[in-house]
Amino acid sequence: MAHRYISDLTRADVTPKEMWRTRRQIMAGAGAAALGLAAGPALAKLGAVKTGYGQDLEPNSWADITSYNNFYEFGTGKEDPARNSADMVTDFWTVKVDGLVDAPGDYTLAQLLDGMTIEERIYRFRCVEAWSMVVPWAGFELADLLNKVGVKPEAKYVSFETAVIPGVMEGVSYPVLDWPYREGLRLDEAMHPLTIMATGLYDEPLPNQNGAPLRLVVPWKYGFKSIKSIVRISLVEEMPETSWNLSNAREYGFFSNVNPLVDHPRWSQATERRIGGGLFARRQETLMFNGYEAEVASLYDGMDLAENY
Ligand SMILES: Nc1nc2c(c(=O)[nH]1)N[C@H]1C(S)=C(S)[C@@H](COP(=O)(O)O)O[C@H]1N2
Ligand SMILES: [Mo]
Repeated sequence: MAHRYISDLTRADVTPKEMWRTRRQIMAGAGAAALGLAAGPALAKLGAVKTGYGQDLEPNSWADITSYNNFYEFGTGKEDPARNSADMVTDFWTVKVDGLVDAPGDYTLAQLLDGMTIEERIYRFRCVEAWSMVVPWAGFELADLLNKVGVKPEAKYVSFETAVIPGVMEGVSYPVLDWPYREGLRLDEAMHPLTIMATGLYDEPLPNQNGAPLRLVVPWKYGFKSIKSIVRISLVEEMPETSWNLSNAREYGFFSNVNPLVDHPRWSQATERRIGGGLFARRQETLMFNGYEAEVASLYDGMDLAENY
């Protein structure tokens, strides 16, 4: 079974133990498939172009990244998304692009990906809950997609929505958040070269629990801005409503830039726990803009970052 990709497994196939396979085990399975030792489809490599991003960082394991998740549509526990998301079918995914664009429409994934360069981007990922990972994403720049559909001059923000699939996403039956999960960026943040739409990690298609088939990644912002399983992208004039801000505006601002100097009302943001570091690992210092200060600080020139949290 190890030759099959995790998101191809139906829930009936998946034992909790399989969800905890290490990447090395998965790769051993892939090797066996390549040698003809096992029947069935091989892993689907994306062939992401290598880049210089994050060459100095040590990525978390496949097991860490795919077993410790936040995806409230599938439950609020860290292990819920891996356990409960296998039935989400992403094969015939479409994304509605609307609002202030030249070419609005319902795009298939293939149409959206046409002409895009899939690159490997190894980024730090910092959750607002003060844990972090390093993830080798595969994806393309959101700017390329926005340029392809044509942004009208009046557009000032981009808003995103996640799929709502009752019966498959058990979490959407509960008013944990105001569904659909919604997020937004200012247009200059969306156009920044660090902002990507991820389609994979470790050069393999995104597992469902990580937001298949398409999710946003904004590495200098808290993880909740990186919205998963996107079905709608709208170009708008006004700052859009976002789910976490709607649920608690005092705790979750629109900008949510990683900032060790601005604490969450209920905990410090000065340090973080790196997942996979072991029980006794020392907490590490959180970096301004999650370590991307040189690239993004100028976006916020003249803004009070404590007020615009
Ligand atoms: N649709 C949706 N997107 C989401 C979330 C969610 O619950 N639903 N959780 C967010 C939070 S809080 C984090 S930290 C990241 C987690 O991404 P990961 O599971 O790939 O590490 O996804 C973000 N995107
Ligand atoms: Mo998060």
